[in-house]
Amino acid sequence: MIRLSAITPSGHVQLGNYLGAVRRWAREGTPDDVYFISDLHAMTSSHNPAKLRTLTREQFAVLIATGVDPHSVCVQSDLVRELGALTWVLECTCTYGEAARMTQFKEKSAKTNSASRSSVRLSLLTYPVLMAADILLQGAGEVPVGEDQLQHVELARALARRFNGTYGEVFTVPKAVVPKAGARIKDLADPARKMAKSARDSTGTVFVLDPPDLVRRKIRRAVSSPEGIANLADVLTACTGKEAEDFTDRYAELKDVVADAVIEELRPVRERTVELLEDQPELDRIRASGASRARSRAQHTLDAALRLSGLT
Ligand code: AQP
Repeated sequence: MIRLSAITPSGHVQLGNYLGAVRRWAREGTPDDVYFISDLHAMTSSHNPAKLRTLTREQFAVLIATGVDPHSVCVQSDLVRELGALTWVLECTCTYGEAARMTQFKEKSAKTNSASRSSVRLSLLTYPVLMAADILLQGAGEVPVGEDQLQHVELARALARRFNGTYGEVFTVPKAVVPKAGARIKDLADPARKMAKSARDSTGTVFVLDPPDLVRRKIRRAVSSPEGIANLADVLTACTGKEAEDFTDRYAELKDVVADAVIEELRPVRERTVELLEDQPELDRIRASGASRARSRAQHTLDAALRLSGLT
């Protein structure tokens, strides 16, 4: 069973991405799985090309440094031709109504006035179809996602079934799986929000590549409300595997214990990432090999989909 997951280079990898996703891919992944940097998805809103390239490379290095099987890792745009072709076929399988119904599209495009709505990128409407192409091209059977992405996997299932029924059996119909409750890491400065790589104010976000003294400073400044303390306890458990003891009235001590745990957890990843980023040929070699594996796996499905839909 192929599992497929992705991380979007919309910012530097943060602790929540790491504990909730990347570390799991390293620990629980099999060589059949596909883990990719979704740089095409990062273009659905205003983006800076040089920054996108740098973040893609950095996230790729973080995945490898964390121990995700290099055979499983690839960069989405390394398959842009295959994905472009399949996305077109799937757009011709999808209705406008289905795409426009996506809650994420409605939320992200629903700005206060219609002028700003009409200036959102068309790709914001169509990217769930690209996501379906990501999934179907690799023949993924399971797609671990958060609740917010369930609707997109449902669309991929609907498109796979419709195509198979109309033109011939080509696609594996994927299943969404919501991973069993991993802690949702909250922003340290505003625990009402989840930690996010693109947060406007980064004081509440620990990035995997932050130097240890910065990690400590951010954790020491974490909000000491009940939610903030519960979040720190979750971080401690995720890093050490142990339940946090009762630190009532000893929050400064708790913060130091959490900072130590996070620094130790991230240290090897950070060091290995820095080494990899300094070794461009090695990084290029791993990336090319992951791309070639993903491409060859995609080829059969793509050829069949093109042929059955009356192309080539
Ligand atoms: N705070 C979090 N706690 C646990 N898991 C998290 N993930 C993200 N934030 C947390 C998981 O990280 C994986 C990759 O995320 P993504 O890049 O696909 O997009 P996202 O969920 O939108 O991540 P961010 O960091 O919040 O990015 P921005 O700021 O750009 O929106 C996913 O498996 C996600 O669940």
